[in-house]
Amino acid sequence: MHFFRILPAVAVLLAMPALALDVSDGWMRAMPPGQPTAAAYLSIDNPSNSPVTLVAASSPLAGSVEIHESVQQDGMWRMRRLTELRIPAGDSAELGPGGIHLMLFRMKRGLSEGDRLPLTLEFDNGKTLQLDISVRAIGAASGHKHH
Ligand SMILES: [Cu+2]
Repeated sequence: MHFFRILPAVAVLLAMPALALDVSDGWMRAMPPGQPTAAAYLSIDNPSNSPVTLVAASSPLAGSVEIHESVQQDGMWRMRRLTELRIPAGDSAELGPGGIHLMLFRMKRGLSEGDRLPLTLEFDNGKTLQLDISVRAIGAASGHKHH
């Protein structure tokens, strides 16, 4: 049975390079105290040769965090919850206003411009990423591009 006993170790080694992810441009708008919800934006690059799926997110400052998508329906903007966000190999996911975003519920306090929001992203391979996203002015528009 020696052959089978080495399999778990091999699986761990194969899974490790799968989190070659590059998360950048994380931001959200400042929020006045008493506002219970907010949206956070970021881009996730997956330069690896296997797909990666974002399955959960959390923040110590929010009661819960969901992956949302804004969709226009009969002239009205609505948000629907996504159970996961798949990032194909060699592709990227751009989260931004009017599209996919992370919805923060039951915020424990307001955030001002210049604050940072700690955020944890959880992926289907069991890996997690800890980020600190920046808080911009209340009226801040879409994320900037450096390319
Ligand atoms: Cu939302």
